[in-house]
Amino acid sequence: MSHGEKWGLKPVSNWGRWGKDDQLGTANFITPEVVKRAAAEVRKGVTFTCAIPIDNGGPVFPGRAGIVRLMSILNLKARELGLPSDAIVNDDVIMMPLQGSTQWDSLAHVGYDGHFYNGAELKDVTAHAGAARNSIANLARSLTTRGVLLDMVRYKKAEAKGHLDQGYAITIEDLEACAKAQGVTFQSGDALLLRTGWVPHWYKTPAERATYWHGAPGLALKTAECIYEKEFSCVAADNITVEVQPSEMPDEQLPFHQIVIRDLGLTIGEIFQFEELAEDCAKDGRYTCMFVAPPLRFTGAVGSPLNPLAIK
Ligand code: UVW
Repeated sequence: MSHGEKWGLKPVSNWGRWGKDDQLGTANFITPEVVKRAAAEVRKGVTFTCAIPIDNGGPVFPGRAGIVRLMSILNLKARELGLPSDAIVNDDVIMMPLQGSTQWDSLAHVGYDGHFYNGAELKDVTAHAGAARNSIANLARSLTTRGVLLDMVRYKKAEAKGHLDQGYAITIEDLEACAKAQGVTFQSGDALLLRTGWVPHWYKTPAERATYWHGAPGLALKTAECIYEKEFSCVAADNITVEVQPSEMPDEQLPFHQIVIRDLGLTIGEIFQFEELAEDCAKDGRYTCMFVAPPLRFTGAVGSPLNPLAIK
């Protein structure tokens, strides 16, 4: 029995849908037609980054190491090395969890019952090679599609506070009503971009950080059904785990991760930020964009930081 059935969800699975060897999952919904449609979203030529800065000021899930950036070459004068050049050179090295900033979770990030998406097994992820199946590198030329921003903060009239309530579970009804209010109809292959305001809350209210990790607004488990039916290619949110925290299941952490990553093959994005994009959408009343968000091509990695762009 799948965990979804155990937890009372409608049966949702994409295993085998794109063949038994598929490792792209719902990114398969991004067809050439979908990419062309996404390109047509570029009308004003304005660009927004949906990333937080990669430094030690951001919210990183407790237990994950911080980010260390060092100069490996510092103001080196090439001529002092005997090289025929007046160049002065700097290089740097960064050590960080791939899950430590704005990031995609690959289809090898979370599974259950000994399996990851499409039947990949525990033995497919090893200490020396990482993920031989379902690595994020498989998506290096994907995740460019139409983005649909659902500004739940504005829709829920939480603009003064800047974020949804801690622990608020966004329902299917919320998603549909927000889309309707914004005049958006979902299309197969869309990226769902969800504004909860929770990552900005970290930056805006340092005094409240002691309770920041006690919970977060995010998607209710049940929304996995809607994500499956609407054929979203990926879902990215400006919170830490996409799904609501604390977990809706008293004895199970990250239930939504288990269903959408393992059963649907959905790539999910965390620690995004949509503040400037949301402001622009509110101004011009258009909540769709071209969303350009390929991961880095890390061989075997189970996640990747990125600088996703929304272009309108
Ligand atoms: C875990 O916390 C396991 O994952 P994520 O970073 O995807 O929330």
